[in-house]
Amino acid sequence: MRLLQALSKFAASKSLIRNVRAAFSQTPLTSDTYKVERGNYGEIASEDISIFKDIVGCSHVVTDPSDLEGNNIDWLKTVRGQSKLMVKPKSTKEVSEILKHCNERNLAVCPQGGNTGLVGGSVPVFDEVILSTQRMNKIISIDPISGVLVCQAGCILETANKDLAGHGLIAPLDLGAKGSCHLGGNISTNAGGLRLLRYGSLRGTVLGVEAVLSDGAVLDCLSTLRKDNTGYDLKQLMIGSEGTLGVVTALSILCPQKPASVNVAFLGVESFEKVLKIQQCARKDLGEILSAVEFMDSECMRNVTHHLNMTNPIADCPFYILIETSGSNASHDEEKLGRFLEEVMDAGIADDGTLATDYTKMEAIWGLRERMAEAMLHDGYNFKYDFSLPTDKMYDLVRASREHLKGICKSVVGYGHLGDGNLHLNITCEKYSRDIHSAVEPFVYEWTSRHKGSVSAEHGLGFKKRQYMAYTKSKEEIMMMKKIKQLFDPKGILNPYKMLPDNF
Ligand code: FAD
Ligand code: 2HG
Ligand code: ZN
Repeated sequence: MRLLQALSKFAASKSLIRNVRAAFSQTPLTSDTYKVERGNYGEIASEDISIFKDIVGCSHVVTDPSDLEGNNIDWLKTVRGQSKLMVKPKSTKEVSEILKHCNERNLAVCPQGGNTGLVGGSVPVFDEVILSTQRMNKIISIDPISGVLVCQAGCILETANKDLAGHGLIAPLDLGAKGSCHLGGNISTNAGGLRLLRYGSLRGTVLGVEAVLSDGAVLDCLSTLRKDNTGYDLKQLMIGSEGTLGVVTALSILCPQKPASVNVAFLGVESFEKVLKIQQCARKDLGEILSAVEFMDSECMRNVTHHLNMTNPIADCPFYILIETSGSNASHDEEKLGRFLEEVMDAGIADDGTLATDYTKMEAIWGLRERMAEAMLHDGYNFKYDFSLPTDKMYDLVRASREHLKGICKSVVGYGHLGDGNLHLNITCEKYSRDIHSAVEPFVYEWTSRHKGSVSAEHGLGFKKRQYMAYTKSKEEIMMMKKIKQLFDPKGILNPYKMLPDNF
């Protein structure tokens, strides 16, 4: 049995390597696809490699090009860098020594966590040194009384969540990439995800951050206090700064109690107006136990069932809503959700629906939503957007894009975190082309800006979206951000070509 398991693990890892290789050779270099010029940075020399080996140990400096393939290409297989070197530190001290050396030698650095980012921020553009946090995966402490988790930046979200469960706690965030993304990456992107409706943004739950600055100085803001009003809140600058201001090395985060009862309802409706109506009823009827409100359209359902061979548990409908409740009293919560379901069906707002109270059924329903990004990846080249919009306008953008791109694209789908006003617009085509790209952009950004939305609700700007920041932020805001960048990283070595737009 053990041998069989080992053999199948070996086969799976071989097929993973083959897939990465195939994607790698098919993805053009970022510098060929996009107009971007290498900054005036130093080039890695053999003395640099020796110094990095002295800092982290020989086996934690990677220079073999084939071992670097997966770290040079993003999850979406849309951008590809040319790094020749990855360093894998284990401690804050090692990160500090690496950055000190890079700063002295003017070597550009790309911090990398789980490499699940969706905007091209996590991979180098040219030959930046990849600084991976994969070995920085230590849980420092879990306090079951205060609910505070303190850990290194490279802890994988799902693994940390399992440790937290042992103390009756859960992480305040959850996302489809949980099996690979790092908590440090989550903080650096200010990830939103599926629990934000209930537990709020990381700007509220993260209590402390330790980060190493570009010159190697350690900025220790690793407080575990819930309240601290002394001066500027520097950790907030690290949250969502996408590796451009410092390398997050450790964090403390407030974790809620694991709810005693979780239930899920999955509903089908005929129009987006009814989707909104259901959301309103859910807020009113489910009140304090409501923990997630997600939606997807029929195009999404078609893609996820077709590409991932999954099953729609209810009748085919134009829209679907997933409602989750989390509470402390199973019979009370089930009864409340059951009554809500009955009401929306009787009132003719929902056309079909199902209730899941057992783990297996809930997982199957959540799987339809959580694996949407993966399903769309099977559909072709993905243009991905995560807009923040007034909720009543959210779906108008999907309709407008379909109209605008008629005959040009394969799928135009809308789904996302309805309860947060966060639309994931995904547009697919067989193969990337500049013509399709310019049909899609700036159309979608202009539309969003006209309707007072944000061009990124949760994924950030990374490499691919940085030139569009001005659709959401004023010139004064962007200028101030550039001054902050200059202060933290005068030589601009930290994640160059990312987040901040060029022309300001
Ligand atoms: P990476 O992808 O490695 O890096 C992301 C950015 O952070 C890069 O700019 C990188 O340079 C920087 N960075 C990483 N680690 C550090 C560090 N220690 N210090 C400084 N900078 C660092 N995002 C959401 O917000 N909500 C979702 O629901 C969601 N769902 C997803 C589902 C799937 C299937 C996938 C593939 C992605 C999803 N994402 C989502 C996007 C992504 O998972 C998140 O942005 C996540 O927070 C990235 O974490 P990571 O460790 O993979 O970071
Ligand atoms: C999600 O909510 C993620 O599933 C990914 O943010 C969204 O792939 C996307 O467009
Ligand atoms: Zn999302």
